[in-house]
Amino acid sequence: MWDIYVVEVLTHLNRDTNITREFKMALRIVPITITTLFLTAGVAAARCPDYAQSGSGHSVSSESLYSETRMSVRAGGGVDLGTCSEAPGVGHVSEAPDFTLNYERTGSYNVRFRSQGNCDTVILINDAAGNWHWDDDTGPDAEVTLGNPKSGYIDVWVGTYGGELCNATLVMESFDR
Ligand SMILES: [Ca+2]
Repeated sequence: MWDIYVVEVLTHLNRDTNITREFKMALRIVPITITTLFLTAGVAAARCPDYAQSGSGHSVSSESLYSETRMSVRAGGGVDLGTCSEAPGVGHVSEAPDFTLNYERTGSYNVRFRSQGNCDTVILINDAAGNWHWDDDTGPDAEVTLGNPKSGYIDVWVGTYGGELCNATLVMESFDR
């Protein structure tokens, strides 16, 4: 596309005797430089949340979460979700999960995660099936409900919408389906 564009421009400019040879040479270099910039940006992969790392570990079950469970967390981090194509949503999270829950399904329950902080928080979850879930503004601040999640590791990030760090609480509770 750039080659066609440049040929058209050069053809047009050739009618203008005031255009110098140097200027025309410079025009040939522009698309090459732009192409190089795009290639460089493509090689530099954006950082993403990494569920292969572990967060604070807790063993929970459908039954234990029938009682509301609250955990303090420092929300936010250095990973900008907006630049990561592997995970959904927007906001800023740490690279490692804040929590890695070893979840045991002991019945047919939905599990609700809510975050509430001193700033605008978001929730990012990678469930035991490897599916991502994200929310910003459901409930008081952010809320994700997993429908009858399977047993295994559930990674939870509490992030911040604006990029600052703030103190927050993660609230977990299970409900009969
Ligand atoms: Ca929010």
